[in-house]
Amino acid sequence: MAKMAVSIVESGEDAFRKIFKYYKRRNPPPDFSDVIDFSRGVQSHKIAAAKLDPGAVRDLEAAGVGLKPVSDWRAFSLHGYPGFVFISNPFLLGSQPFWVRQCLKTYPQKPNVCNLDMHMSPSETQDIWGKSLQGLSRAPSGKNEPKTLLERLRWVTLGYHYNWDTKTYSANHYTPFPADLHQLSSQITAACGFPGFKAEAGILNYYRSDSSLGIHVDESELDHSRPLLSFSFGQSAIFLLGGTCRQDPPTAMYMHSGDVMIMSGQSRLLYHAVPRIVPAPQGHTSLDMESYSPASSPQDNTVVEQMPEQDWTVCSKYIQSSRVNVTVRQVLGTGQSFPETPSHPPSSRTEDQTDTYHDRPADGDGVKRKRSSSGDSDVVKA
Ligand SMILES: O=C(O)CCC(=O)C(=O)O
Ligand SMILES: [Mn+2]
Repeated sequence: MAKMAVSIVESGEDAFRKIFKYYKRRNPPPDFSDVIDFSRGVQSHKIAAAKLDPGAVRDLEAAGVGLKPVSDWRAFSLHGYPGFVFISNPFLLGSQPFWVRQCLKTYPQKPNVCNLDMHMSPSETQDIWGKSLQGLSRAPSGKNEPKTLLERLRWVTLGYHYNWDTKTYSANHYTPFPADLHQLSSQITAACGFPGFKAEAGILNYYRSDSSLGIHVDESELDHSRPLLSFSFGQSAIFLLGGTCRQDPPTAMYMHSGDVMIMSGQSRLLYHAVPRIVPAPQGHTSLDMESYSPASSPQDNTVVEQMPEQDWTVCSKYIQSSRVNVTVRQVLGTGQSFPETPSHPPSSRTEDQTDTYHDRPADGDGVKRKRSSSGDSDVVKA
């Protein structure tokens, strides 16, 4: 816990909110010196090397999704947070661009759901990438150009689509979860001691340099014994990990591009938030594609592949000022199913009936934030 931040908290108050506001503050800027940076290794007594199971994933399988051999991963645990694992960028050099492109070009495509669907027709949001290309490759004119759809993208949901209103998933709003992201997630969870993980729901959050994500707990999944995974790409974030109540002061840590977090066991239901996006430090933007070559003996399960240079030009420009976070969740336990919901008639929802979905509610953390009907406001978690 940041000494600086903890000293401003008085007993009995909402310590999380106070520290959230501290790190969000622009003027004067906060003191970042106590923010844990796992990329520096075990730099404090609060951090220990986490034990992984290198036998759970074959090196070739790992390479197929762009990961280093598990034996080369730098994984950490945090004192006081059992079940929390932080893996400092386990991606092979040059493989992140593939995942960034999936987040910007592939996953926002139908049938996945995004914030723009809340106030635009399916045909208008059909080709977010294609419709944004011209605007994104244009040189700045100095004029106030309208934002491209990609620049207005705030969230995408995959698999069981999260309903921000009811804070639930349901059997009748499901589209197939991307196979490549399932493969990536199941390898990481297997290495962390959770074989058989099923990636059933995903939330992608797109952050600009001034975005934040409110204080919340991810408890809508029906089986909390399964881990929750989080991937970060692009600019860095300050991530706050708290306790089971708002009075528990959170621990601040950096999430850099390529970093992966696993929240499981007692850490699965902890309060957390992203108060601030910070520029990626030198050395953490290793998103260059030159050194990437697909697995030397390509296998059927190789998902990471080279991409056209034009795609990378757009992606790299986007992430120079933005961060993308992907969380992957297993919603149902083995043999579990959704409870009956008599108030919602089954299978009546179609893509043009998205009115029960809207931009994230603004009451997530009690911190006031600007809202706009266009969905261009802060990333806000329910
Ligand atoms: O952006 C992050 O690092 C956190 C995202 C998150 O907590 C969520 O989507 O539930
Ligand atoms: Mn969360």
